[in-house]
Amino acid sequence: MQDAPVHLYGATYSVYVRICRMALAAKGVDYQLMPVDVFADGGPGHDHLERQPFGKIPAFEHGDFALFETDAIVSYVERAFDGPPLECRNAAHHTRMRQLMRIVDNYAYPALVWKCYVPETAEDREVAAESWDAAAKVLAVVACLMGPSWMAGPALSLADIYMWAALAYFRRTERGPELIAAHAGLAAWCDRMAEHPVSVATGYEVEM
Ligand SMILES: N[C@@H](CCC(=O)N[C@@H](CS)C(=O)NCC(=O)O)C(=O)O
Repeated sequence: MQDAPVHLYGATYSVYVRICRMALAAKGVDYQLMPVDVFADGGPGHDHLERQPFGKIPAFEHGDFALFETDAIVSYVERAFDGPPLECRNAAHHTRMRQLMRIVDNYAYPALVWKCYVPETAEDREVAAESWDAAAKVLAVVACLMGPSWMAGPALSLADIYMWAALAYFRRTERGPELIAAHAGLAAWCDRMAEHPVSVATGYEVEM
């Protein structure tokens, strides 16, 4: 089954597709990215709704096994393929990792990407002062919870992958560098993540 073809459906601009791409790259899995643009006029198309009934990206297939929801996809990638473990084993590290992943879903992705990065890159839209405040709060919480080198545990884990997919956009906003620099550990982690081969191999177009 390891050798069955792997297909990831989505677009390279997507934070959640990036998370899956980083997990696949970290494991050294060969896969084909099948382009789906959820923001295209008319939506992602009927065939994509059969893969992801809620119309989001990514969706994933390994042979005839199909999945959607990023958390399920990366959990499958961790278990189905060889390569370095992406989930911490130790109970405290593992649960910290899961906590940080959910912080990305529920707070970091909406605040850093949708409230700051997206309005700043869209014409005629300004970032509201309270959006920068919300982003600063997310960064402070993450800086407080993260470990000394990695987000959770002794090596790169899914927590780093989730966090980087959101922060790689935020650090390109006007106030992003200054707000990140307020937290020395987080700033150093960002510098390391920016150079990490898994980040470099999966960069957003704006990072090229
Ligand atoms: N819960 C989904 C979230 C995926 C998600 O929000 N994807 C975004 C792109 S990064 C999307 O498809 N947005 C389109 C929309 O909300 O209409 C997952 O974990 O896979």
